[in-house]
Amino acid sequence: MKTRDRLRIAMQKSGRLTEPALELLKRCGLTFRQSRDKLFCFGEGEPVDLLLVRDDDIPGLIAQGVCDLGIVGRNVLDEFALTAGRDVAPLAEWRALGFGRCRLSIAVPQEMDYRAPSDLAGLRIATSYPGLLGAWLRGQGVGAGVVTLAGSVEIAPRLGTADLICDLVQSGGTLAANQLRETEVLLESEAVLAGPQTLPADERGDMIELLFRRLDGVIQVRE
Ligand code: PRT
Ligand code: ZN
Repeated sequence: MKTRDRLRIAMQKSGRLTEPALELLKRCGLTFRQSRDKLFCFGEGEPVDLLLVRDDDIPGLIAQGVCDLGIVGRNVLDEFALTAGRDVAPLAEWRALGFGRCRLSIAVPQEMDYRAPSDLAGLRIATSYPGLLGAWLRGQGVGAGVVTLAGSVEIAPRLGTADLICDLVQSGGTLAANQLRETEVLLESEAVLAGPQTLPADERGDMIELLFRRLDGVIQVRE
C-alpha cells in the first residue's frame, strides 16, 4: 500500500462533535481549507488533513488505515471494539478530549419496579449499542433480550417493541419526556482521540507526537 506523507484525521461531518472538534484542532494550531464536497478538508499550515464522515464510520476508517486518527465518542469506539471481527486491528483511546460528555444507561418505564440488574432477566432491551449492552449483561450474569435499533430507541417501550432501553443520556430530558427512569450507568463517555495501538514510525508518527503535545497543553489549560 502506498504510504501517505500527510496525517489524516477522521471526524464527524455534522453533529454534536463537529464544532467542538474543529475548535480544539484550531486551538492546537491547525487550520483547514474546506473542500467543495465537504468530505475532505485540506490542512493549510501543518501536513494534517481532515476527513468528514458519519461518526459510526470513524473506527472502521482508522482500522483500515484510511485515516491515522479519529475524533469520536468513547461509546462508538468501545462498541466497535466489541462488535468488529477478530481480524480487525484493535484501536486505542489516545486522549480523552473533555467534550461530548454523556453516559450510556439503562432506563426503565417510570412505573416499573426496578431494584437490581437481576430484575431485567427475560425482558427485552432496545439499544443502538448491542455490544456494550451484551457485555454488561454477561458481566451481571443476566439473560435478557437485546433489540437493536438504529435510532428513536426511547420510544420502543411505548411502541411495545421492547420493555426498557439502553441509550445515551446527557441532561435526562429525553428520558423524562418518554416517562423513562435512568437506573444503571454502563459507560461514562466523552469525545476521544482514537488511533491504532501502534503509531506509524515515519513522519506521520512525528506529527502525531507533536499533535499529542499540543493537545495536552490545550487540555491542561482548559482544566
Ligand atoms: O450523523 P452521525 O451518525 O455522524 O451522527 P449521530 O446522530 O450518530 O451522532 P450525534 O451527533 O447525535 O452524537 C455524536 C456523539 O455525541 C455521540 O456518539 C456521543 O458520543 C455524543 N453525545 C453527547 C450524545 C449526546 N451527548 C446525546 N445526548 N449523543 C447522543 N445524544 C442523544 C441521545 O441518544 C438521546 O437521544 O440525545 C438524547 C439524550 O439527550 P438528553 O440531553 O435529553 O439526555
Ligand atoms: Zn452516528
